[in-house]
Amino acid sequence: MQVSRVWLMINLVWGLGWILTFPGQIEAYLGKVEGYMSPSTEVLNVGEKLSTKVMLNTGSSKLSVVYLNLQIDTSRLKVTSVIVNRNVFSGVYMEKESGGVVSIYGTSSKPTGELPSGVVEVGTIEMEALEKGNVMVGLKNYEITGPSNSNDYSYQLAWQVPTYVVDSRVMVTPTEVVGNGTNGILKFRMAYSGVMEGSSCSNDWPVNVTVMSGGQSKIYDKVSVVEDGGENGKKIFKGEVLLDGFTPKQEIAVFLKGPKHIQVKYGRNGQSDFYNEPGGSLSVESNSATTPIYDLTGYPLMAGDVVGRSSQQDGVVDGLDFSYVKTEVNKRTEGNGLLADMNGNCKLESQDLTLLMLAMKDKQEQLY
Ligand SMILES: [Ca+2]
Ligand SMILES: [Ca+2]
Repeated sequence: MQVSRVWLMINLVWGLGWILTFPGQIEAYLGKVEGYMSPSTEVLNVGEKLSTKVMLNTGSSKLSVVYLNLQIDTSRLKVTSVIVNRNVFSGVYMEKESGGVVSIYGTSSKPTGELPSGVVEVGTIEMEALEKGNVMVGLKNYEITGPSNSNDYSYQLAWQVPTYVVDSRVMVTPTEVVGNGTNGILKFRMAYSGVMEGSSCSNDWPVNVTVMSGGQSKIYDKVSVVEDGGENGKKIFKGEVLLDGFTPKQEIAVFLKGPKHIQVKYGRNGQSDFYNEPGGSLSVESNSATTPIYDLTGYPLMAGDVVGRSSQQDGVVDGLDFSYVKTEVNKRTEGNGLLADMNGNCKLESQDLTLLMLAMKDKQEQLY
């Protein structure tokens, strides 16, 4: 009873806030921002915990209010905490999960020139895997506003739907996949940014492969890739995976993520740049001899994501990764299995830091 009264009060204040904030009817959206979660895909075992960040990329637009309601299937992924990033939003009015809806509501009261913009970390959602299945995090509703000369105005939000799979992790060790006559086989050739032929410390870098088509998705964790020659001195890898548990054969988008690399979306054969479209145009066949081999070598996976808040890869290349790699590189260590060795040549050197900085730059420039 007490709770519902408090809730009613919040709604009243909330409603009043709207009226004060929006004196006029908003007729059109005056800008566009992109929203996503990081990491945007992950495979979890039952009982495993996942820490995600809710991110906005506003380009040069300034943010003053962010209100988001995200829908999560909490029977599969239980939300254990929701925290608004107070470094960005001084006013925090909602950070909770209720009935499968995560609500985040924060405001910044800084002068217009100092309001947040660009890639903004809005908050952190901690989850725990309860039951097997795919969980997509949908956008229920939102209100995102920024300043203008007359009144505040609203942005339109393009939400990149993240997918998390609660499943047993699939370790795919054999590189020659045997078909089962039903499911498609995905074959691809790929490259890691900065990795040259003869770099022997890049031999054990499996990738996470996510396939999506229509409403279906599936993640294959730790798919081995093996050396498959070179091109212009660059080391090329090949990999293949039986798309067990995934029925679509066409209009597939493939996401690859390396052990120290940020995820890249591939939607077409021979792709040499960011795939700036929804969905994908790749197809697969169940016959290993005739299924296409996709050439993804023209857009190598960018290295740089080695640490996160919980000291693990967290889907973004940021200041945490930068300071870790910078410190390591200064030690000039040599050997196998060096986390900060971005080009896989068994040495820590300035080029490893350069590769990380390239990944940072590339990601900042992408709106998706
Ligand atoms: Ca990171
Ligand atoms: Ca190196």
